[in-house]
Amino acid sequence: MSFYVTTPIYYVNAEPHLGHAYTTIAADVLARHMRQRGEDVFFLTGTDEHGEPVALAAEREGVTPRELADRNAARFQALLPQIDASNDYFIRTSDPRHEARVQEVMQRVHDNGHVYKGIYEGWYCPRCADFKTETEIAEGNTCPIHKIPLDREREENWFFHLSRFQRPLERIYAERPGFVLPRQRSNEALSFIRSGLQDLSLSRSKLTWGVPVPWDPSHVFYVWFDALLNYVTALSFAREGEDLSARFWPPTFQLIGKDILKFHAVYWPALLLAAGLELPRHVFVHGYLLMKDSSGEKDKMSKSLGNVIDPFEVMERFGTDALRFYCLREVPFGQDGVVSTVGFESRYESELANDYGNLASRSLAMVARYRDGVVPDVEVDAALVADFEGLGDEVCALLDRAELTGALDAIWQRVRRLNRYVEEQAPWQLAKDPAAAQRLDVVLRSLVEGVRAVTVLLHPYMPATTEKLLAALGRPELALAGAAFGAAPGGAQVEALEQLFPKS
Ligand code: ME8
Repeated sequence: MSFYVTTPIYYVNAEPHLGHAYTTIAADVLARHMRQRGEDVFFLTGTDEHGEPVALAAEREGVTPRELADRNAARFQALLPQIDASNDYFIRTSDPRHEARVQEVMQRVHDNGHVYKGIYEGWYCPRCADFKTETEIAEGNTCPIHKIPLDREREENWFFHLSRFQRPLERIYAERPGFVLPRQRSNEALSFIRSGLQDLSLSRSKLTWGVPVPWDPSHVFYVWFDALLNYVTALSFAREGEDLSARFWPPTFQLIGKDILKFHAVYWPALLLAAGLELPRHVFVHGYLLMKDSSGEKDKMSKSLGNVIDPFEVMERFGTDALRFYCLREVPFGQDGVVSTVGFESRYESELANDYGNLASRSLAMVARYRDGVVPDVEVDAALVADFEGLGDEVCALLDRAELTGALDAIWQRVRRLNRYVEEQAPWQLAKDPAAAQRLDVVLRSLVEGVRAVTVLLHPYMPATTEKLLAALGRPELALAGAAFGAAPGGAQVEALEQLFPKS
């Protein structure tokens, strides 16, 4: 089966911060997990380079939008190998191939009769590139997200007939409860739709940094139309000489933060209906990574508020896998949660270094010491079989709903179970008693097999560490079919391993 996963494309008006890395890491976990299941995967990420957010930032910095886009797109691209993202393509919306495809799709929307000329009058946030409705405006006509004054706009624009899609959207929400996940976000989107949809500006005449409207080149497309369509256009040119659309459209999972819910849960499906394209199977909306300020107030980590964690710095100290693990472990995926350096340190020490790293190195060291590095070829301990029963299916079922923290927790419960098993069985005591040799065989074999089973499942979360550990266990296979406890035979030659998560 094909599995197409996307992240938002990030604005190039500033450098990436941990919030951007977060969504990309989450998408990467799903992509890697699905590859382990043998699915045909395409994972897309990229940068959103047009519109006011970028044009205004360039003006502030005294460079052209293209210069700013080139500089920051390179930074977003550089982040990917560092966070070990296995994306199949990186799209930039300033790519002429994207621009041409946007024009084609929008021409179809026009020809299908969903576009007309009108006057827009209302409030606009140039940082969000969002026409705000009355309920979305904070006190003093300010933007509730960016906390800046909104612009009062009046201009002649091309309009998208969004209001016509109110009933079709309501029907989609009724028929497909999993279209937007989690449930709470679906309810929010539906109540926005039910409150009445107004037609939406589709073009801007004041701006030149964008994709020209083919039927009226004095306008460029409103950046969100150009941006949303990246998910469609990329498939047509990501592979030289090949169009992947038939193979991967529609997307299986589109991951977004809750700041862009309206665009993806309302405008996006309406646009696809207007263009005659199939809708994504799931849009998953995650929460915000929050930072506490000195007075204990929580706020969204964001470049405009200036309270960001630099993912490059964190990775330098703790390593990439620790960052990936921390983000998905600390903040239940789908909800808001506070992240902090102190939190990193504590999870690193207690869970990565102690629960997991120590378990792995102890297990390997005992096989080396007591059995010359060869895993005893005996049956696994029945006492552990029941604890691992169904774990692979449970993880798959959770990840089929993008419940990344839930799946990680299910795996971690088994990591903890293995730690208890070592303490209960005390192999170092068994080793002193020649009559307990058979029992020691079973315990060592079960420990190593348990470590292997959790490690295969943890691979999408911590790719480099798990590969290293599986190699040391002499069982490098990643396929999920082989993850079940007891699936790998005994008899492997193991190697000693330095600490996976050294303490500083
Ligand atoms: O909105 N916590 O781009 P953007 C969690 N270009 N996630 C966060 C975050 C935080 N504190 N800060 C950012 C745009 N994100 C548009 C999208 S898509 C067709 C166009 C993540 O650079 C999260 O995924 O403002 C959020 O939705 C996205 O970055 C916004 O990135």
